[in-house]
Amino acid sequence: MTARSINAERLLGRLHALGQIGRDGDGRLVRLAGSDADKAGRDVVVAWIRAAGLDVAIDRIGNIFGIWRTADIADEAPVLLGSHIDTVINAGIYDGCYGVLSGLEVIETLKASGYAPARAIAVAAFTNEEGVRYAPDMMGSLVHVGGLPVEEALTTVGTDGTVLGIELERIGYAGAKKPGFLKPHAYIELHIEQGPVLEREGIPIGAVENLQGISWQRITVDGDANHAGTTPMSMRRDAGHAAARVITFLRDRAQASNAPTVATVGCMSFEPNAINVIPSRATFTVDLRDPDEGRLRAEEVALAAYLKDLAAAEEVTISVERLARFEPVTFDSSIVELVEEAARRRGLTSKRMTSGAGHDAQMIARIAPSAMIFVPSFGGISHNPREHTTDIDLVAGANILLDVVSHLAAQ
Ligand code: HGY
Ligand code: MN
Ligand code: MN
Ligand code: MN
Repeated sequence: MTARSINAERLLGRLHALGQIGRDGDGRLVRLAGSDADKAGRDVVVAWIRAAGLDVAIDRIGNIFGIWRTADIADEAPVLLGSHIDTVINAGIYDGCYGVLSGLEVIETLKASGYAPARAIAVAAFTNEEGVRYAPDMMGSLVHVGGLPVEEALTTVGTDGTVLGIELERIGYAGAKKPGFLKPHAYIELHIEQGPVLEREGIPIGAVENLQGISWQRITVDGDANHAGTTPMSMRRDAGHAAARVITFLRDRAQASNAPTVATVGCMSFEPNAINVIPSRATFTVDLRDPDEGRLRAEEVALAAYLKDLAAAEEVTISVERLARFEPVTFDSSIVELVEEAARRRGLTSKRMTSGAGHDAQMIARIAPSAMIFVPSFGGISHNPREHTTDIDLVAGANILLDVVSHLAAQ
């Protein structure tokens, strides 16, 4: 016996309540990993997990788990749901939070319905999925699967010079549990698409079958500071100009190719950053992604070759630091089929998709059969306060999650 529907009002109410937590002085939603705002969000979600009667476990990297174990559970390998509640800067309220709160909602609904699982069911809120303050992204789930030693992760220095481990201690989320203590039987993550496909095609459910590879680098260009007024153009070692050429190179190359490669320079800073001084240093980030590992590697090689030629042409020195590198991931086809079947049974259309964004599922797929469910994003907008998904689509996605979990936890 299982429940037919989640409690829409409770889920939507929590999404909007959590969406108000961690707003800065300008009203922007900013809950960066390890910050006071992150703590405020974590405290509320842990309170909801406890109120649902689940066991709460927090590991050393601050991953939060809410676990439903009924007394006669035979197998400790739970069905794991989850996502993240940390955000980017000036974020929307759905990215990550929708998956964590829907996971909790599904467990609460099943508990109340008298459903008797054959195994534990757990929901996770993974630390630092966004990687905005501390790289790499998906850090908490990467540590969970053994892809990054927890000691190394805890010593990560952030963009603001803080240290992740010290911040987690400070906000009270440096837990005692050994990372990886929970070995999932299966993992399913519900997430907004953050892209335009489902909305454009009028399809409410995405059955995500793979996720593209990600390459993050930080590039530093060193030239010479000099007077903006007296230095002839031919005598400049202009770090700013060299950096600008890299942005144009990446965009032109990605746009010219008919491959789905995407390239983004999201952060840039100049030194000394003065209107009348030729920049002596430019520091910026490069985010490259492609569903095909061979093409992604070729893009990295092409960029390295371009930087070498550019350094000679502009008489600057260029250094590169790797911040993150994740290969494309293929999800478990039997769980993808469960998503499609659940949609069919509810009279919903679904579409098999590749995820353009990184997600914790990308890491958990290394240790357990995993898949994702997408719901449409208004205008394909995300990492932006205009991020939006209709209540109907949000509830439909959570009900698909309910159906898939009911099936997975019955085995
Ligand atoms: O970058 C990403 O795709 C993820 O949101 N961290
Ligand atoms: Mn996300
Ligand atoms: Mn995100
Ligand atoms: Mn993500």
